[in-house]
This record gives sequence, structure tokens and C-alpha cells, in this order.
Amino acid sequence: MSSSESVVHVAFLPSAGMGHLNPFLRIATLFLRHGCKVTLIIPKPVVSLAESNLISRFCSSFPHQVTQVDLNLVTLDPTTHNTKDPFFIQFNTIRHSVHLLPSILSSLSTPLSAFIYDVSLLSALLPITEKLSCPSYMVFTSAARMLCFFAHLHVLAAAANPCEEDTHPLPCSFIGDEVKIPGLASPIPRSSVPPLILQPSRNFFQSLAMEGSDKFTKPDGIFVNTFEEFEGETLRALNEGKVVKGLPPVYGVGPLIACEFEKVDQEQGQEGCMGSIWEWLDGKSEGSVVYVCLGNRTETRREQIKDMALGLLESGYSFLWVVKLKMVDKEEEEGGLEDVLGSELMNKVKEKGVVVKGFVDQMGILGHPAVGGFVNHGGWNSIVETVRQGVPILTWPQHGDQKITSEAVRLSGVGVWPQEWGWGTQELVKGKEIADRIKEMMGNKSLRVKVEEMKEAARRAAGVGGSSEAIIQRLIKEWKNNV
Ligand code: GDU
Repeated sequence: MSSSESVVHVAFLPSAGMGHLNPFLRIATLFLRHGCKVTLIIPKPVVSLAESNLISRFCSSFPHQVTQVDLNLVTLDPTTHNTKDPFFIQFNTIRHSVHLLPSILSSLSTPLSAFIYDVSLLSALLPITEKLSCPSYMVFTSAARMLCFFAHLHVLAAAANPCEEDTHPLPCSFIGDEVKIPGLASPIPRSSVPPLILQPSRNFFQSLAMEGSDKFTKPDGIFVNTFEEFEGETLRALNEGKVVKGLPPVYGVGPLIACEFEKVDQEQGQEGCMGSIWEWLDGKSEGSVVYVCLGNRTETRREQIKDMALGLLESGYSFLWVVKLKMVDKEEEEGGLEDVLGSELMNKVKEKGVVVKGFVDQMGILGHPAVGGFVNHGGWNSIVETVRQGVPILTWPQHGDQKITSEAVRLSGVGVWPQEWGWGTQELVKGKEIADRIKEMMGNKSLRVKVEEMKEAARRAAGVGGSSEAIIQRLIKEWKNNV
């Protein structure tokens, strides 16, 4: 066998948004560390600045191992999207552009060992992946618990309509008070189901979920950012065929953690904020700061911002508060926060905390000894990062999968989830309640003990000889044997 034949070459096709790009590049890095060659297929144009910055940092960090190839997206009639969410519009556009992929893949100079793609592309890509001569894998970018929900949806639909050929009835009227998933002790209540799935009118997310649900058996494997000690029962239920028969191996490759190339330069991004954040955090005592960030694509509701400020102030803790006023970072404008808070409240906020709108080095912040708790929207990548850094979580789901991910937080015991707050995009939470829950998270000793245990388990899973490395090594071996 010549040396070029023995090179393991993996192509990655991510979808839109940092919540999708981050896990992809982190999985790609696991393969790069084992000497693999990577082709990163990037749908162009990209939606946010944070994504384009990260892609360039990734590619320039591995100049000899990574090749970037553009997938130039087709232009679609805007009325076909059935969503106004710019990231979902991008999902849809990528799905309509995948016919361009075979020529890209066939023009690669080294034969492919594996093709790894985003869950949002599953049903659109199947006709293509079925013809590939290498195995293909899906990255499921949320919790294993959410994977159970999605994979089980079509079973519920079919059970509700046994005589109908169409197992994709819309709206999802077959979802009752709770969804019982075989193999999981705790059912998913209707109130945790992503609101778009329950919406009476057809929408993009609903169609995507229903179209994909019965196809989770098709990839050769599914990567999930989780690990045994964190979601063990769920991983076992999936891998023992309890949730859905015929699923391929579900690989818990987590915890996926930030890599060196992700470090945001001190000067980079809006306000070049990281330098002053480190300085401020360095001056705080251990575990005394509350970090607040509702992801990189959640625009905090203007009506909620004032109570959020009041709650943070009333909690008595110092805080680092990342507030995004726009869903896409390119649209973020100067100022804005003071208009909402008024100058008096804004001054009090600045006395006790730091407020930024730019993209921050979240993993670094979570790892700073001054940070003692994280108020987060339940974004799965953020949750896993927080677990790895051993910081207690207060989850405040805003939309989508974030209640199901918050259930995973509650079940594993690493955080607090005030369920009565409902969806952040629908309900308003008063400052007093926010303060009370922050105090509960920051002062709870047994929570801290549990979080420390999980941090250790996460460290083992991601470390040398851990479960994540074992999976990567096994797959590389399998692929080499396929040549
Ligand atoms: N991030 C930063 N700096 C910021 C803001 C975010 O580094 O200023 C990073 C976080 O560390 C994290 C990622 O951006 O790695 C955000 O991902 P999350 O999953 O935490 O949050 P999103 O809202 O972007 O993700 C959404 C859902 C997730 C998951 C994801 C992918 O909330 O649960 O489903 O999409 O599907």
C-alpha cells in the first residue's frame, strides 16, 4: 500500500450557526490530532462574522492537513423558506444546494475515507451519501436526549395514524401530554417539546424534523457531544435499540471542548473586549462572578433586559453579562443597551458588572477561577463546555431544543432549571425571581459537589485514553481496513 493510500481523509459538511460549526470543527480536530487529512466543505456565503472568523482560524491552524472547499449556494425564491430565521434559511438553502456536492467530492485529490455531515442535511443528502463509496456519519448537534426525541417522532406519528401511508402528518397532533421514549425513565413533557414542532401551521423546523425522523437509521454512525457519565442511560437506550430499532452506533464523543484555534484575539470582535474581560476577572475572588450568555444567536428580548439587570444587581454578585440584541452579529449596532436600561440603571450595572455585546471566549471565561455560575439558555454546546469546566448552571430555555437539554441538566444534577419561567421568548421573568435563582445556584454546596464529580468524569472522557479518543481510534482503524 502506498503512503497516500494509507492516509485517512475525512470530509466535513457543517450547517449554519456557531452551535453547529463549533462541534464540527472540534470533531474534525480530534481526527486531525490522529494525523488524518480533513476537507472542510463550507456553504458560502456564511451567515455570521463569528462563523467566518472561526473558519479562517481553523484552516490557518492546520495549513498542511486541512483543505477548505466552498459549496457555492444556489439562490432560492425567499417564499420557499417557510421561516424568517436567517440560520434556518441557510439550512434550507444548503439542502437545496446539495446536488452540487458529488462533483466537489469526486474532484478531491485523495480518496475519501469518511464523509461527516450535519443533522439538518440528513434527508436531503441521503440520495448522495447512498452512492458514496465511503461510509457517512451524521453529527447530531444537541443532547442524546434530544436525539431520542427526534428519532422517535416518526414512531409516534405512525402509531397515531396506523392506516395512513403518510407518516408525516402536520401539525404534530399526535404529541400528547408527554412523550414516553422506550428506554428512558423520564418522559418528555409536552411543555418541553420545541414550540415550532407544536405550532399548528406548517413551518420549516417541523417539516425538517418529520422528514428526518425515520431516516436516522441510514447513516453509518451518529456523533453526539455527550459522554457516558453525563447521559449514560440515554446513550445505552439508543445503542441497545430501545429508542428506535436499527439505529447505527451512536458515538458519545464528548465533551467537545474549545480548541486552541478558537481563542478570540484580544483585539478582535466588537469592542475588542477580551483583554479588558480578563483584567476584570483577574481582580475578582474565586467563584464570585456570575457569567450570563444566552448563546450567540439569541437576541435577548428588550422587554426582559431591564429585569435581567435588576435581577443581576439584586443577586449581590459581580457579573459578566453578554447581551446580544440581534440574532446575526453583523447586524449588531453600537449602543442600544443604555436606551433600554436608562442611564441610571446602566451606571449601576457598570459599577457591579461588565456588559458586552461581542463574541467572547466562552470556554476561557468558564475556565476562569473567578466564575462561579453560568446563566445560560440551555444551548447544548454551552452546557457541555460548562460541565467540562466544572461550573454550576442556571438554565433559562429560550426556544427549540433548550427545554429538552435543560432536562438533561436537571437529570444529571449539574444545574438548576426554574421550569416555571417557561420559554424565555414567551414569558417575562421578574428581577426578584432571577436574583433568587442566581443565589440558589451560587450558594448550593451539593450542586457544586455534583458539578465537580461531573467535571472529573468529563476530563477523563476527553483525556488521553478516554472514551472520546477510543471512538476516534476505532473509527480510523475501521476506515483503514476498508481501503
Ligand atoms: N459562544 C462563544 N462566545 C459567545 C457566544 C457563544 O464562544 O459569545 C459559543 C459557545 O461557547 C458555544 C456556541 O458558541 O460553543 C453556541 O452554541 P450553543 O449550543 O451553546 O448555543 P446556540 O444557541 O448557538 O445553539 C443552538 C441550540 C443548541 C444546539 C445548537 C446546535 O441552542 O442546543 O442545538 O443550536 O443545533
